[in-house]
Amino acid sequence: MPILKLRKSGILVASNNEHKIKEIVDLLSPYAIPVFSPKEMGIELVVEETGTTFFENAKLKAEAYYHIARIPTIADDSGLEVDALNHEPGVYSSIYGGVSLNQNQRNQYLLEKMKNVAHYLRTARFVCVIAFKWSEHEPVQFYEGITEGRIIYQPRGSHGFGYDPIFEEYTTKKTFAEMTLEEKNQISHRAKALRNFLNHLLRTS
Ligand code: ITT
Repeated sequence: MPILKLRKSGILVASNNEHKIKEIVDLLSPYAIPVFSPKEMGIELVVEETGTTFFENAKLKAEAYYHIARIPTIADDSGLEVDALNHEPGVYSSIYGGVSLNQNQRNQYLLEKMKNVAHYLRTARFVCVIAFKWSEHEPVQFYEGITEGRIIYQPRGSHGFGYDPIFEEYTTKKTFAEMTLEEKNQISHRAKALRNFLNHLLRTS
């Protein structure tokens, strides 16, 4: 009964990104699973993301935090893939353009690279891979979510984080930053990956 077990143990969200944690807490809230952040468990850890895929980095984070916390752990590795930039920034989304840039500068850096790219070639997607580590001897399980959209010319909206203001979601034509948390959590890459995870849990319960 995986979901019942999780209701007892709780689950650690292996992330230092407060925005991601908030979205994940909201998405898990209907399931009565206690959700902990590293801060709430007194864990201070920065995992070196040496992988070249979302899967590898999500696995690195899930395993590293699991070995400290010893409770079921999920990690999220995610990013933006822009077709006209050969799928950049991808796994390097959090440091694109240099570690010293703030997010606003990072968005401007990306927009500058896209300034001569025509509307119909500005397709992009957010990708999220959730890695789940149940216990010591069970291998990490993966769940993926993808949301399609395009890069706009000027940032729009003030909600969310990261590249949200420059990514217009395909079906709603709103940027993620123009959506409330609840709206973004209906259709985001993270929501889809977590839904896959929850469906798997419910199917095996
Ligand atoms: P943790 O590794 O501690 O979870 P992080 O922010 O470094 O936090 P990643 O390595 O997965 O996480 O990098 C993801 C980056 O991709 C993130 O910093 C944003 O720039 C971008 N990103 C991912 N999901 C996003 C979303 O929903 N909205 C906007 N940007 C997002």
